[in-house]
Order: sequence, then structure tokens, then C-alpha cells
Amino acid sequence: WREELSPGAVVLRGFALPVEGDILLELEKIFSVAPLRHMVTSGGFRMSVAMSNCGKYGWVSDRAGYRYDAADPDSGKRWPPMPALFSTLASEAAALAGFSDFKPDACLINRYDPGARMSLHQDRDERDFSQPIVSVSLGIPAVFLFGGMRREDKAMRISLTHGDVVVWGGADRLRYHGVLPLKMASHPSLGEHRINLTLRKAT
Ligand code: MD5
Ligand code: FE
Repeated sequence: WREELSPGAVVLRGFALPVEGDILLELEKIFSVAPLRHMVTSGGFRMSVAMSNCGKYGWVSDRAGYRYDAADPDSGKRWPPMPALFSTLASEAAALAGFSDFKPDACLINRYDPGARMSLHQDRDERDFSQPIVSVSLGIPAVFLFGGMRREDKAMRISLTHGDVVVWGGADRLRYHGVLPLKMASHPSLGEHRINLTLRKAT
């Protein structure tokens, strides 16, 4: 159940399954305070993925660009706190991949509906690239693109399904990556959705 894509990129198949119900309960509470919304890029395009955040900082994008912000721009209030379950799960996963003492302060929540995608990009908005990023996939499956250090580099295709956790760190932290448009599918507990939690140390 532990697949090493590369020394710094480790897939833990089904690692979140034992706590899936608890994660979904926490997400409902978060969405009641900070609803999922389609953010806009600096170029003015509406993102196909709907987003929210929990934790001390949240990732936001608007016409001014993208950044981490302690407040939800839609409400002006702080993001809901990060559930202990999320930080513990991320820290345990990071440790299994060789990154000890990972303490995330930001959790971006991405919801994909069939057809939604994420184009190739690097995650460079965090202060310390020596800190890994932990991603938790729930719901319908996605094909994840794991690229190289340049946008043109050929990408590996990895299928990520319900309960899979991936740790991205070390030399793999700054690889280009993305998600292919989701195929229509339905999952018993999430319906026609994929939810991905991305746990980071933003500052
Ligand atoms: C997703 N989200 O499936 C992915 C999971 C994002 C995003 O890409 O920015 O919200 S995180 C995948 C990731 C993060 C950091 C580095 C690498 C992959 N990588 O080097 O391949 O919604
Ligand atoms: Fe990313």
C-alpha cells in the first residue's frame, strides 16, 4: 500500500479510509462557515475546481493574484480552525514518507465535479519548500499528472482514488503537477464529486 513514485513522493493507498467518516463530518462543518466557491484567476478565469480552506491560513485567488490569507475574503472572518484529525493524519503520513514533525498551518480543500480539472502548475506560494505537502483524495477517482521540474517535461499519470494520501516533499516538492478532467462517476459517500485536501505549512 506504500508506493514510492520518487524518493520524495510517496503514495499511501487507502491511508485515510479508517477516518473517512470523521473527515466528511468535519468538512460539512467547515463548508457551513466557509462555503466552497469558484475563485477567479488573475487573468479573470473562473476555476473549474471549487475551493475552501481551514487552518490559520487559506489559499485564495482573485483578480489581484493568489496568496495565503488568514481571512476568508467572502466573509471577512478567519478560516475555520484546522481539525486535529486533519493535522494528525497529515503528520502521520509525512512521517511515513520520512518527514518528521510536519505541522500544517493551512488546508486547501478542492472539490472537483466531473469535467473539472487543474492545469499543470507548481506550488510555490509557501515560504519553506523543505516542508512537504500532504494531499488526501476522497470520492470519485482522478488521473493525477506528476511532471518534472519544467512544464514541458513528460508527466507520469497516477490514478488517485478514495482514501489515498500522497506526500510530496524533498526534491519532488516543486514538480509541475495537475489533474486531468474528471470522468463522470459516482461514489457511495460523496456522489459525483472528488474532494482533495492539501495540507501545507504556508508560513
Ligand atoms: C489535487 N492539488 O489533487 C492536488 C493535490 C493544488 C493541487 O495541486 O495545488 O491544490 S496536491 C499535489 C501536489 C502538491 C505539491 C507538489 C506536488 C503535487 N508535486 O510536486 O507533484 O487537487
Ligand atoms: Fe498544486
